[in-house]
Amino acid sequence: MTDKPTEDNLFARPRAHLVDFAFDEQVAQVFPDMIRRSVPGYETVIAMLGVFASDLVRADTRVYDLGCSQGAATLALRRHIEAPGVTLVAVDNSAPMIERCRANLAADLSPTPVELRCEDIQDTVVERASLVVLNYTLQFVALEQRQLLIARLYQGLEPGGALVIAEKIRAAAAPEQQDLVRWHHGFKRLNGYSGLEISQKRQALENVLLPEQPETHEERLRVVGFQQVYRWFQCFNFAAFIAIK
Ligand code: GEK
Repeated sequence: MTDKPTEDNLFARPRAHLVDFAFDEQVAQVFPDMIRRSVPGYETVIAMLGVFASDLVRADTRVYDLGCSQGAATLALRRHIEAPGVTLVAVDNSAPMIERCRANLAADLSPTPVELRCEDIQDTVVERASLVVLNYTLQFVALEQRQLLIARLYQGLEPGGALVIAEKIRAAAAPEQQDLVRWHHGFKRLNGYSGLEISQKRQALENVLLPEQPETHEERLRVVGFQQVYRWFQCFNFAAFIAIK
């Protein structure tokens, strides 16, 4: 990922009919720029995945990056896995994302092999895992399917294995939620997005990206059986959790 990313101006002009956001060719083209300018803390979270990879990945296990997009998290994990005999599995159901991920992985020389799969993460069999990552992906899974998915990931983890989840969240209390959203929009404005871009993107994501309260995530992780659940990062309305089996 050495070339300057193509600038995201997908929502810069007024759109008569806003369709729901999709991870298509147009979005894939601008995605690295879009995610860095839209998600406060994204780069920090990516970098910290390297810490978890070197600390928690065990020999002869599997590591999963579910919703890998163009491989930013996959690469951070791969570059810091020290244990031998590990296979990384990177999954996304968007073909334009997977194409670019394949090219980014090919340009990286770290030794851990990566299996790249274009499939729905709901169909991914998870087994013998020491680390599973859902980096801003669970938010796109239907609310009623989340518990089953998290329970399945728990089952696929080895004892001591960990699930890392980064997500857009919403606060329980209305005043806090309003403040967090306003500051998030301030962050986007600082990064050069106009008011029109911010509001059109917001509408396009409304039915697609469904944020939950951090307490809902933490409770779900405990209910499926995780022993330790920590919120290790938050910046405005974006948070990251780790749950250890
Ligand atoms: C990163 N983790 O750069 N099955 C497979 N893939 C899915 C599904 C699904 N059911 N739903 C959504 N996706 C990345 C960033 S982006 C986050 C993740 C964002 C994929 C979708 O195609 C997209 O590539 C990714 O999840 C979400 O660290 O755009 O806010």
